[in-house]
Amino acid sequence: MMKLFYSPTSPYARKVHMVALETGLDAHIETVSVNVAQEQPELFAANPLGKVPALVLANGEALFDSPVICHYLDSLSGHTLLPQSGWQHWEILRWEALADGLMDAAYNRVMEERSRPEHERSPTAMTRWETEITRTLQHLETRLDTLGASLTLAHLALGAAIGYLEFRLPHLLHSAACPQTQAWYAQFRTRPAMQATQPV
Ligand SMILES: N[C@@H](CCC(=O)N[C@@H](CS)C(=O)NCC(=O)O)C(=O)O
Repeated sequence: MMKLFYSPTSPYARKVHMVALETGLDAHIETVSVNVAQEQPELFAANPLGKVPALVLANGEALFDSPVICHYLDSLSGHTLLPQSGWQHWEILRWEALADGLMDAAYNRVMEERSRPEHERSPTAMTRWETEITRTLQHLETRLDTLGASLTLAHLALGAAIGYLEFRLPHLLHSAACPQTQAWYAQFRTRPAMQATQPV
């Protein structure tokens, strides 16, 4: 049995959880919810960075961060979500990087507000992250038609990233001029793996 340290609101952990559900590997993973704002010796032993997700394998080895865990689970599933050859491989990794970057910008923007007293917040940094998020949504809008219909790691990473915007920064998601992205997400969010991993 593997052990996944996660937090129910982490978009990175949600992406990993969705990969586990979509590949059927969730049956081999015990999930352990942790509060990353507190000392977590078991998590720190698995990941000295103190971040979730971290996956402890049956042999005691631990993997992080979320792309590494997703690629590992994909390899266990026989590469059902990330083909190992051809341009599609690189295209999916680029989508994953875009989605992870969107999560980074959104997470930083959210934490600036949630984890700092008002006098320590940087309006400059917050504006910069918001601009990054809006620019990325606009880029997504022009490239969404290249995503393809059959499920890959790209779809799951994007679903988790946009899901985090919906959860924490809905005004940014809804004010950006990205109708196709919003329509894609409205459909994608009905997937059982999305429904089962909704942040709370
Ligand atoms: N690049 C990492 C980012 C993980 C990350 O930032 N996780 C957040 C939760 S959403 C966390 O654990 N933060 C606690 C901390 O930084 O101390 C990944 O893809 O797994």
